[in-house]
Amino acid sequence: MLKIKKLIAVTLWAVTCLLASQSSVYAHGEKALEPFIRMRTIQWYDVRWSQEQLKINDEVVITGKFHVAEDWPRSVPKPDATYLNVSTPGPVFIRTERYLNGQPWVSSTALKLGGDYDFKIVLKARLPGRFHIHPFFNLHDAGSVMGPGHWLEISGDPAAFSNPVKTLSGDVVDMESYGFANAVSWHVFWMVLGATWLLWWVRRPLFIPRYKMLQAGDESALITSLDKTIAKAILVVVPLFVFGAYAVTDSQYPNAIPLQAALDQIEPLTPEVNNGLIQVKVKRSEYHVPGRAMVMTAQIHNLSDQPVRVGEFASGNLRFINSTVGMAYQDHGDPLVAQTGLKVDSPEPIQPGETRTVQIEAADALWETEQLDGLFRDADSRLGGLLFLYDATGKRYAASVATAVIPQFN
Ligand SMILES: [Cu+2]
Repeated sequence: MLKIKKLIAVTLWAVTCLLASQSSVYAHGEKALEPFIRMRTIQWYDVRWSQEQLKINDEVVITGKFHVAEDWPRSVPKPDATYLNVSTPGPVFIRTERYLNGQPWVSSTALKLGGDYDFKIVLKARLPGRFHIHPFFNLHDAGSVMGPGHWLEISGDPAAFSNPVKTLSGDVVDMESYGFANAVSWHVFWMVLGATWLLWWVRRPLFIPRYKMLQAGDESALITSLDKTIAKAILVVVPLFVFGAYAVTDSQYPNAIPLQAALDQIEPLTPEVNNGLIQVKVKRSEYHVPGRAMVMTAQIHNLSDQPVRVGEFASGNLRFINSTVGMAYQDHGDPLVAQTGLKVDSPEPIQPGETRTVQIEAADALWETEQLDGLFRDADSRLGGLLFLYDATGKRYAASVATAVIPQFN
């Protein structure tokens, strides 16, 4: 008795703890994915939302870029079939348009390692509420890689939502209600048929009485001739009914095309990352556990005609900013941006033609809170990210860096 009481008490306590921690738990798995996948597969940058406050039927445009890491992890299948989607809690938006490198993008596509891509997604608000949404990549056989998230607020009456679509034959249909009655009646039809047939048998004595009759050699009484007649009728009528309905549908919609399953063929952009003008070679990377700092020793070779400075390091959706370098875009409200997180040991601009070895330190508690510091417990503890350099005119150069990481525990 005492044991049961104790068990109940422990269970209640566990449930209470779980509920108490709920307030801070709203993630959709963005922190759960192994750090080497978040840092070394799809490297997102310049992701922007056109607005944050929407009414039902309003559109929000997500634009952004991503670099497909050259140093793709060995254990992750290559991105031969990928699909860019948006993670939302349920059907709160509908996606009306999607583009990759300016091309309309309907199906999945293969991505090239080392390639840069530019995307645009148009969403239309469907249900009211406040939602954290992310662009994310579905990688075939590998899973999903989340892009940076953003809070969007939708207000208004959900009944006002409409989704008119013009079909190839010129009809305008509202996707919210189109075919709904038909889908419901087919579901009800099959459920009623199935349930009736089940009840037909369930209403009679079940397992044990039947087993007893079987043991007594009375099995011929178990299935009546009426049962057999009904079974034969179902066997004939149901396929006939299905074929009949198919023929009716086919004559009603003679010009139907199947769902498309081919891959879209889209080439990467002319490279912005690794365009050859700035060459970065990371010679050594150490992660300082107590200081939550990634220290990279990098050799930077400036082949451009302007002096450049290191302005940002981005990895796994975190952005470490060098606040001494003026930048075109900074999202001050973004919790994944360390506004003063990046320091370079020699701050003077790297002159055209110069090769300099610098120490770059990306330090912030974000390494820990976003659980990227689990990196050195992986069998594949390599760092991947994008280093952004700026010249005096504000022009940006990006370089993809990849290096093994050595942890420093004290
Ligand atoms: Cu989120």
